[in-house]
Amino acid sequence: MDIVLRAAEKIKSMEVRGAARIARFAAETLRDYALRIRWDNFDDCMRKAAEILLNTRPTAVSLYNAINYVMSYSGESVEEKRENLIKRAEEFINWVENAQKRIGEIGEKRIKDGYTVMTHCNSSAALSVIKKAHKNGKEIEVIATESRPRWQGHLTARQLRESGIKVTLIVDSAVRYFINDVDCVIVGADTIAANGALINKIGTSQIALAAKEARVPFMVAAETYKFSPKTLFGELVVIEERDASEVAPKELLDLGVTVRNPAFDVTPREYIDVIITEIGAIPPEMAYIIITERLGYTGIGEDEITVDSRHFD
Ligand code: RUB
Repeated sequence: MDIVLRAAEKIKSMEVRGAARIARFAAETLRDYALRIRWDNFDDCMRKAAEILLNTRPTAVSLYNAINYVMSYSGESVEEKRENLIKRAEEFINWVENAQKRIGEIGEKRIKDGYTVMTHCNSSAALSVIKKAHKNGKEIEVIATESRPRWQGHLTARQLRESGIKVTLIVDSAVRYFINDVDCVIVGADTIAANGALINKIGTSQIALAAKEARVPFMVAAETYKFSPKTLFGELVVIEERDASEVAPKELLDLGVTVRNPAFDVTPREYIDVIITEIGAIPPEMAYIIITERLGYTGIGEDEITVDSRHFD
């Protein structure tokens, strides 16, 4: 179980972070753990491991979808089960890789030569779009927010520079100041609810508000495993609140200052122009269809949401 506990710690501490990476890492961990189980109680061991991984960070539904996908294994004997679980984990990992590439290809069409693009936090899906546009010869610039308190914007700025893309780093509160210099905004997603709302890094909804006011298109890059079956029946997405020490020094905390540190916020669908998924660019209103028809969640009216065992490439 060590391998699972270590992986869980890496997700909690954000050594492994970002919705896509977390999901992929969970699938890899379940696969690697399955290879080590030498006892008959394969199902119990796997269930326990899945539970530990699921309880690391609450907001990104990609983690839930990854675990659910891998854990829908079947088989009679332990060997059959193991084999099927490993196959499903590999399928999920391929899904992550292929989806990101496809999103880049589909999304880059929305970015024109000469565009200045604003992004927030550090989203591999959003960066895939930006990098693909650059690779296709478009001269673009990016304005990247710092994304306090964990500074994921620094990762974004570094990754863009390493790809040869011009990037300007701004503080989060300067978004409205710069929004009129921007041709479009593109961000990633931790979760997309059945009603089309986007849950992403704290501050995303403020950017969407500024973009709407300035009539700047607001785009989301999201693989279909970021859509939340749990929200089909109105379940609210849990917003992770992280430790106060990420925001304030001890001296302030010792004075009794209360700190709130939500890591994510909710952008209503009215603020979103388009969601770029690996199966096409869709309006946020199509989220329900993605969950039921693409992800195959069919449990309407049942206590438990069930997933059929369709496979993805
Ligand atoms: C990361 C974050 C990213 C999404 C999408 O938050 O909000 O925008 O996860 O990223 P944290 P990706 O750093 O707290 O995990 O497109 O890579 O899945």
